[in-house]
Amino acid sequence: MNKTILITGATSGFGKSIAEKFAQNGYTVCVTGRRTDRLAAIKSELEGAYPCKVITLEFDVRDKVAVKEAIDQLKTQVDHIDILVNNAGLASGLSSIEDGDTDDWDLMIDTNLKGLLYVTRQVAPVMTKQAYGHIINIGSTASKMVYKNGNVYCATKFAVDALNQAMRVDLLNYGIKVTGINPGMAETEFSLVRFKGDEERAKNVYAEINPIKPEDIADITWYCANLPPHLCINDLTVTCLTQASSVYSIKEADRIK
Ligand code: NDP
Ligand code: 8X3
Repeated sequence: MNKTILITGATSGFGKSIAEKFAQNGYTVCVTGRRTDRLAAIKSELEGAYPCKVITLEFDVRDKVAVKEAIDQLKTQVDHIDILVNNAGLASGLSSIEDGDTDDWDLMIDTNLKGLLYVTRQVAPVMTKQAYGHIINIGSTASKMVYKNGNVYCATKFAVDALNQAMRVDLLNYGIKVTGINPGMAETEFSLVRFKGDEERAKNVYAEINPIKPEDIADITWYCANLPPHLCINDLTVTCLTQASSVYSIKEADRIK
């Protein structure tokens, strides 16, 4: 039976690479995001290159009506969903708590926490009905340890960690796997979004650390999704070799070789 993966936030970064990895391996890949032009380009690129079917769904994870409509539409196109990757997310700003922009806080909480919940609420019943499935939640090293000025972003990712544990408990009876993948610093559009389009500042974050690449997270996701049926990686934290935690990292050039 052809397998189906649904990936939120697949228009760039981790989500886009995960889509490519699973498309290469013959999955039906459902890619989602707000940028319609990118979704169309990804569909044409992946279907041109690999023996796969790509379904595009344009919606904002913060809009619970749109989320329900999109997943209802998906259900008319596929009769099962094997994997959900809850990946859509962002940081907005990097300010100390007394200076934070409350619009940034709303944006992060609505996207990273409530958006993940809205999507899960629509997909989990499909999986419980099937009595199989795998939910992969993209957390962060920021799910495990806070860092200066990361306050609300870290809080949303701590919440993802809590939900990862909670989903595993709630869905245990149905044989549904739940995996949290918690990456450290990775060069995607993440910092460009966090710093609101400041390319120089975004590039500097990764300039000297030899960061994680989106393809690395795609490979790790593939590994987690392909364990024997009786095994589930519950929680996986991965950093580049120059990063030890949310607060300790060194320059690649300073690594003793
Ligand atoms: P990118 O900015 O490259 O990708 C983010 C994706 O999320 C885009 O496809 C974007 O699509 C989507 N997205 C954002 N907001 C919404 C929304 N409201 N509705 C629907 N889709 C949305 O960043 P990454 O690939 O780095 O980020 C992916 C996940 O990984 C995030 O959850 C992030 O917190 C997490 N992460 C990132 C790390 C890093 O260092 N890069 C490290 C650890 C975790 P569109 O704009 O088209 O809607
Ligand atoms: C993204 C990685 O260190 O910027 O979650 O929080 S970090």
